[in-house]
Amino acid sequence: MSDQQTVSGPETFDRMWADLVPLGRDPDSGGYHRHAWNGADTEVRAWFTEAAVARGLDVRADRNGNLWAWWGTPGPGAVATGSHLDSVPDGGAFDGPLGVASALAAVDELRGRGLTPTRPLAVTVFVEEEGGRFGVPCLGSRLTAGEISPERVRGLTDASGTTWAQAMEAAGHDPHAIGADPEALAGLDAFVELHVEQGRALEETPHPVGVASAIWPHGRWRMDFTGRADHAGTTRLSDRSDPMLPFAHAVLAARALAEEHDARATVAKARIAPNGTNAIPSSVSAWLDARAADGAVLDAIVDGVREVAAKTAREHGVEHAMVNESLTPLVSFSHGLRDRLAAVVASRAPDPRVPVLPTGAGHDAGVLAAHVPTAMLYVRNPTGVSHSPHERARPEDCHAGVLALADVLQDLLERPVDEGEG
Ligand code: HGY
Ligand code: MN
Ligand code: MN
Repeated sequence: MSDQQTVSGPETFDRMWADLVPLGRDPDSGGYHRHAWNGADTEVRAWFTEAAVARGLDVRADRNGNLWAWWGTPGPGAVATGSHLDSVPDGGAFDGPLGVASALAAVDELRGRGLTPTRPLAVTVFVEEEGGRFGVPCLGSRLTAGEISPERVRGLTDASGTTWAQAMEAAGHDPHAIGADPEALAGLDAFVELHVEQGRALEETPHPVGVASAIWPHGRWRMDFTGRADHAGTTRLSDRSDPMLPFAHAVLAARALAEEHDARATVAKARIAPNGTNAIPSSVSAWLDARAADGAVLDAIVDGVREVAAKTAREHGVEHAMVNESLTPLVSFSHGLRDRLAAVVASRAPDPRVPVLPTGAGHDAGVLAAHVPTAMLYVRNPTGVSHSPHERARPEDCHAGVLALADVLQDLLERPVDEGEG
């Protein structure tokens, strides 16, 4: 970084991306299993620390294990940008890491422009955004924002029964220190998250970069169906308590209700015990992921699934319980700030009508938005596919994202967010 005039964010992005992409990639699927505190997560966190230190940034882990790389001394009026490095099980390369690598590349770009910020800038990495290991999404940002209790987080378990506390401690962080960090958030003037688009809205436009308008209310519900194991060949149908049957009804109800309400409902994770071919299951646990443009519709979908699950469980002599594990209400990003970002992005855009898009995907930015003036940029995704090894963004669109983010950060560093914007 010595010859700063020659540094361009898009160039350094390419180099960082080449280093980051192989870390933890499954050789068979091409996907990633980067989850809080596991080996792949440790590798990508080390990659981040090394990349940030190489830029002369001061890297600190906060009490919740989130990473903050500071350009300038941490203090009031800071601008922060970043995302997460964890993935869903067998996730894609871009969801999360694109925002982190773009943030570091934007720092390079700003330095290359000769900018010396008079206010601090932080590049952040939030822990366990996907909930891929411990089930609850946005754990790092929720803890910092004080929106989940540290006791609950410490006790969350992964599929093998390891608790968050054990996993965090094994990774070298103190699980007793976790909790709300109002000071960290109070010091932020603005937070911006750049993210790969998880849909095809930008692909239908000439724009490589868009701005977020809102995040749909969404949540996760655990459904437990408890029946009785028995022989698949000898047990008369009328004598069974088969939990698979109400489970199947619940899955179909979720789909039908989502269609009826023009919303989303998905059951993608289930645990069947004992999971033998020739034994009626003793229990099924499954997770409903539901999202809608409006909270009342979301409630209607979840209530509808609960009703069908309860009714069909009764009919089959099965016990049923359903509990909410996470809930994110509607996030409407501040109009002032999003308009300001759209105006900045428009300066390099193919036309001034930069798309401003709602999404059904959750983000750390959505959690922070209740505490800090927050905005998001989206980078075009040619297929719209996400949460899959097939997730993509074109290199030239990633470069446009880096430049747009650098422009936005420069603008925010030069002029604080005013009351009407935040
Ligand atoms: O699942 C989500 O919407 C997010 O990517 N955590
Ligand atoms: Mn995601
Ligand atoms: Mn993400």
